[in-house]
Amino acid sequence: MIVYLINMPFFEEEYTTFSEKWEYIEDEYLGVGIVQKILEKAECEVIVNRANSIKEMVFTTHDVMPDVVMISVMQTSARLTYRFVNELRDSGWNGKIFIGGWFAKMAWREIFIHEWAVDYVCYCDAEMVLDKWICHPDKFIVGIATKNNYNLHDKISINEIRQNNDWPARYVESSRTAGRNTYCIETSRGCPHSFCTFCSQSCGNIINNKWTPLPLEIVKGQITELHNKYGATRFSTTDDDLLGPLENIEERARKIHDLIINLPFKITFSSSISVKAATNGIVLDLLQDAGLEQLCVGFESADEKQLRRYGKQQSLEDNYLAAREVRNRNIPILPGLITFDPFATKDTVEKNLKFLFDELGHYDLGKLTKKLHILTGTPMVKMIKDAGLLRGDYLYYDYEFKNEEVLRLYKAFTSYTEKVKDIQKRANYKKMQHNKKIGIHHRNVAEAILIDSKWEDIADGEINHMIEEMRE
Ligand code: B12
Ligand code: SF4
Repeated sequence: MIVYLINMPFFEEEYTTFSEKWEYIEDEYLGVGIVQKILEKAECEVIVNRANSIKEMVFTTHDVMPDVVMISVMQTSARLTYRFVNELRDSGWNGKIFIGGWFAKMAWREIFIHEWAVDYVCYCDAEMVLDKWICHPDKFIVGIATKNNYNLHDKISINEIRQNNDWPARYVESSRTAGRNTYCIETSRGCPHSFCTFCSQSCGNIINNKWTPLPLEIVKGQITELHNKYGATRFSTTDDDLLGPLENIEERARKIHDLIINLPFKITFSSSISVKAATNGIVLDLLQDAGLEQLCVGFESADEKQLRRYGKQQSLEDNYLAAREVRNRNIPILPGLITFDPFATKDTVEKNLKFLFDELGHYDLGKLTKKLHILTGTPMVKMIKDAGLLRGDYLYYDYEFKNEEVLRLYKAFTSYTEKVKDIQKRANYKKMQHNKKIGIHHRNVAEAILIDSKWEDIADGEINHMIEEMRE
């Protein structure tokens, strides 16, 4: 079987070029690499997409004449995928099209209801079903819906997948390419908290018990292989939560620590843990001692009501305590913090930015305009719809702000970001992305915007200072 395998999106997102996040976490998609490995093991010929426009992809499809075009789709690339599928069909290509990935997991019913011209949609992890499909593409397979049978997939099929899930027994290592600064690794799947109202994990999670660890021997194997093959010494774990359920976080942290410090080479890594785990000093010490170079923590808000609306499991006090513990250890932090959501008020925006600046000493420009993404299939959709604020459609929902003052703030922050982002990019290029002297100017402008003073003049002044500091 010849497969043309496409990972959408293939376009560069603007924020990737000015947000400090991207210094460490590179765009490396393990999921689509796993699909590639499964196909190759089954002796399919896989042509991995290198094109970066719809036109070129349509052309490549006609050129390679695959048996099937397989596309991995996230919410942010859903509309683009829809366009690609239509243009591919309009071009006269009538081979099979197969969609998977998080958008497929969350929106497979919508895909068929809206009559996408696709043949298969996989709503679970490929390890569970792809082998079966390769051998019997015409059979009813729980986990893969088709135009003709999607109505027959229901809660019972989803439960069946949950029960039959035997990851990590079916663990497949992702296909890799040479030359990265950082390599992603998996040490677990799923999220042990899984209640957040904006997250796919809270409802699209098919995995048993919501969080499944990978045996550490396999983790060690991944690290060693990537080191031996590519000289990798920097890693980024793709886990939603590196440590899993709270009862075992110290034990898991200790095991990960021991694994890493006993490697015959030194590595550093970036990982996500929960806020509650980040309040635990023992855990932080273990991770830092093992080489933790960046910690991602989903604080999400410094406002009690907003935290509850997001369904977060931690309290406001946990947020403050975790921030203190992390800061006391000088661990570089990548905080999850949602500045704008449909129900934000001037007060919540102010509190969140104050938390970011004062408690975390963090001044990343991207945070000023950080807006909640509304993911199809999550409880947030209904909440916003009920309030009459939902716009867009299942391909990409947007929303209006309930509060007018928030709209003013959002526009002002966006306008400042546009004004300053080339300078921030230059700073990043000079490796000054974490430089607080640069960041403090963003804070000064943000504070001016919050009090509605003549922020444009202040911004000009701050930008000049930034330029001077970069010359020093
Ligand atoms: C690490 C990560 C990132 C990293 C790297 C991305 C990556 N590696 O995929 C970075 C930081 C770049 C990132 C960015 C973003 N991310 Co992200 N990210 C994740 C995270 C935590 C892990 C991804 C991962 O490696 N999973 C493990 C692999 C093995 O699973 P997988 O990718 O889903 O692939 C499996 C299946 O989906 C399926 N499959 C996938 N493709 C295909 C194709 C076919 C044909 C088939 C049959 C099967 C199949 O089989 C695969 C193997 O099991 C996930 C949550 C999660 N646990 O999945 C969120 C997640 C994927 N991200 C999400 C989001 C929203 C984003 C951002 C938009 C965030 C933002 N606000 O900016 C950006 C978008 C970036 C972009 N360019 O589009 C959402 C996607 C939601 C959705 N419904 O689509 C998730 C699910 C988290 C959430 N909050 O719900 N992300
Ligand atoms: S936002 Fe994080 S903690 Fe919440 S359900 Fe998603 S992965 Fe889990």
